Amino acid sequence: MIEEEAIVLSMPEYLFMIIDFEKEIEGNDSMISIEHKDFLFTSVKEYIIPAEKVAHVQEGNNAEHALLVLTKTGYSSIPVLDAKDHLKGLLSMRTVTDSILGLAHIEYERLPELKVDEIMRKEIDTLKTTDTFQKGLDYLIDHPFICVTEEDGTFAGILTRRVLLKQFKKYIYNVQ
Ligand code: 2BA
Repeated sequence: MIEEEAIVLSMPEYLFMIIDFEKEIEGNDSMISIEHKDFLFTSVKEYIIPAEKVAHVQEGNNAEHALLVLTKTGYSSIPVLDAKDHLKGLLSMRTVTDSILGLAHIEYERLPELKVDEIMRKEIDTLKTTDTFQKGLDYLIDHPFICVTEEDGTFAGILTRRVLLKQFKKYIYNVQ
């Protein structure tokens, strides 16, 4: 039996090792070489979770209702729609709690009077249903999901990191 000698690294050595590893990954564009990249150019429409399955709130709802939806569904951020199903913004648990943060305590009593459209994030990135998978991939590196709309701004659904990774995994296993 070969006895392996334990490698004991000091904390700075360990950190440098991690930093080197991250640099290696970032600098190496050819780590995964996929010959046929056609799937990158398919439209996101094929991969979205459709609007009817996405938990959302209406812009006229109050913050109390929004908090209820966020808590019940377990999602950290959800889309805000108007009465005609147009995408208006995003609402997260953090936005809601920030909006009722007083100087000394959280002012829960303000929840019923605050409207979702007063506190939601309005400047949001979106994709069109005709945009490519590749465009979604670029975005989902830094975000857990992106909202997808039809040409007229009607909410079509969301493209999530989970669906994208599953698709990517399927593709990699099939080409190897
Ligand atoms: P998060 O809520 O931060 O969730 C991060 C990941 O945790 C999700 O990744 C999923 O893998 C898991 N997760 C969280 N809550 C879940 C639940 N209730 N049921 C099943 N899995 C759950 P993704 O699936 O890639 O979703 C990324 C983000 O997209 C989520 O971030 C959420 O903000 C949004 N999202 C996903 N599905 C949604 C839906 N049906 N309705 C509304 N928002 C959704």
